[in-house]
Amino acid sequence: YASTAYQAWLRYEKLPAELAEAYVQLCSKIYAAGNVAEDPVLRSAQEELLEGLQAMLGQQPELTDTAGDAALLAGTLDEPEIAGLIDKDEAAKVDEEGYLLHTVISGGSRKLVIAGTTSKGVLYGVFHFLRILQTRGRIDNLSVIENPANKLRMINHWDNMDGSIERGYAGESIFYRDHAFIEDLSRIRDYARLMAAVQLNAVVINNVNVHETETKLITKEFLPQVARVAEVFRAYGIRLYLSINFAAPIQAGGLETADPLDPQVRRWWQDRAKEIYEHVPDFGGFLVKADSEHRPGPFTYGRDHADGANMLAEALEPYGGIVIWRCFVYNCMQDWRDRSTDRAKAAYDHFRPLDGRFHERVILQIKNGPMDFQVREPVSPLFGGLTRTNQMLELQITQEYTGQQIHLCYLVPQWKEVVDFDTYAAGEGSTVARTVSGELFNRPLGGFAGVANIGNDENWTGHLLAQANFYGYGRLAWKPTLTSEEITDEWVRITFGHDPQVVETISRMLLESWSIYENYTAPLGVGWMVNPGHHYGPNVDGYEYSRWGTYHFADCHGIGVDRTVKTGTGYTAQYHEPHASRYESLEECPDELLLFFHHVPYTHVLHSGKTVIQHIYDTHFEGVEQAAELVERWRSLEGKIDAERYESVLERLLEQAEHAKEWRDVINTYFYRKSGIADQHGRKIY
Ligand code: GCW
Repeated sequence: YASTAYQAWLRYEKLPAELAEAYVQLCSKIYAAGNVAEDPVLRSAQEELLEGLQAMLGQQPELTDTAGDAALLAGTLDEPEIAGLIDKDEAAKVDEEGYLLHTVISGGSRKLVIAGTTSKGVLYGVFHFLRILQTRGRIDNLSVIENPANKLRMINHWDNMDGSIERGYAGESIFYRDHAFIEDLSRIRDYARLMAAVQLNAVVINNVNVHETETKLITKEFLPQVARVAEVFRAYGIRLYLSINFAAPIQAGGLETADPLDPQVRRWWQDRAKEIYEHVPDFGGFLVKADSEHRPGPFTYGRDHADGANMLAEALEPYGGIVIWRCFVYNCMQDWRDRSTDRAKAAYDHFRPLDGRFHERVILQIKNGPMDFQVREPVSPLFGGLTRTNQMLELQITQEYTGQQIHLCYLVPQWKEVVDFDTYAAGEGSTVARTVSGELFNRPLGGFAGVANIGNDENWTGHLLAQANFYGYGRLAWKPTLTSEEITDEWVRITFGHDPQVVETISRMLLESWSIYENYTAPLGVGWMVNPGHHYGPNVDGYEYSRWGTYHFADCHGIGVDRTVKTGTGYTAQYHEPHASRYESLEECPDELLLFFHHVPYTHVLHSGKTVIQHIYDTHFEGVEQAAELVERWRSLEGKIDAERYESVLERLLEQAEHAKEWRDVINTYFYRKSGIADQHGRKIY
């Protein structure tokens, strides 16, 4: 696996000689403070630093035992050789996981210091430093201090122990095969490096839908194996978590109930916790999908989510573990004829009444939107609905509804809209970013969770350009104030080099891809219209008469879901002002969300000046042209990108361009037949 695609953002391309020369003076002699031999995180930092520098500068840096001889010093801030070079006030600004990169003058010579409060900070500092070289920044006058915005920066794997991945589009699991752990952990180590490079610090290694074998991950049968994997991640500052089955006391413990208030059940979980921590002393905790899509939960026993989550939190508390409880709870057995139930309202309705009842060590994990990772949704109103509960934002890096890593759909711009969304929960400036970081309501815990898009494909993500989604997710979780453009530019340079045409072309392809995908798929925020089950490809009525609560209500007059208070489901009332009124109002509702909030005739005129039906036709014709242009834009880079990566991306773009036509024709034909209204431009509709 030495290929460029495999190395992803750790490929450390050799720098041109002039540049290497400029860097080499500060990089050739290194002093690594602290007990590197016994601290696995410091060891990872040192290895990475040496490997990265050697590869980029083309010469082996020298490690020296004498701090005074070194030009580059790395270590924790409490090491005397480091402390001596750094101003105390500056050092005090560095948090537990933070770091500083400072260029200082000492004894008449220039030195560069990479320092953290903890070893993890040193590791992150090293990765940041290497990133500066990868992006060809200057290092002779560095004065960087970085602290994470979020305590938890987590990846959720939906991997099953049979090796499959739920909603995985890049091969099989890197953790399991045939109901067992994969023996060789080297790929997991490479993955941990990729995670640490973007400063992610937590990983859940099994699917939230916990099946039979996985239920036993928290028992003796598998804990020794879990411990091996945890050790690999630990060396990169990443804590391991497990998804649990709420009915495990019955299914793995032989009890007759899983009632969270039953003393025997409570004892069973306490015993599990004790055993887990004997194997994994820094175990992170549990992720729980309960009473959701047929998963067991406290409802069976007449208890609520707080009873369930708190019971688990109390079991983990003595060891420092936490419980992450998902809010993806709704009625998945709805009758499509029932117009009073609105799935979008469910999370808020379930969890808002419980605000303040959760244990300090419970975090509620909330999907970005109220439905399910559609190409366009409003932001979940639950973020503005909780003030006395730890919260976490769940994003889907894997492209379940956004082209399944065959289509290019770079999601960072979408995520930016989410994190920047102002809930107004505590007046202006109450953004989702500040809510989930814990800052807004002074909560002890919080952060980001992203559903992984990686598998055992050689290039990790199937579509090579989908690596950018993983990279961007990590960067945003660390620093949500970064712009999409900054993240994109960084990733493209690191991945494809610095040729201006390459950087410009790929950056623009990425940044425009979400809107292109939206153009030829479900219009104006209405969502779905996919084939049931696997969710790939167009099927306008695929979910229209199903139990899942995901309807568009198109008929010969109009389309959309009336979620207003006045005439609809009343969902808009879950928002604070000014959103509640803005979404409620047909005049003020933003075009891109119109059909999420309102049922309108096809002739309704949008802010854009077009009717809804003409908008549908235009965007679908345009989306197909744009998808074809993506191919041409990529082709313009032939010869500037190694053949292997060039061909693999080209293949996917061609498939996307073809499949976009299928979307266009299915959607346009459907609405032409429903509405009977012709395209103003007389284009071909079937
Ligand atoms: O998006 C839906 C997916 C399910 C998933 C579920 C969830 C893991 O279609 O595959 O289950 O959401 O988030 O729990």
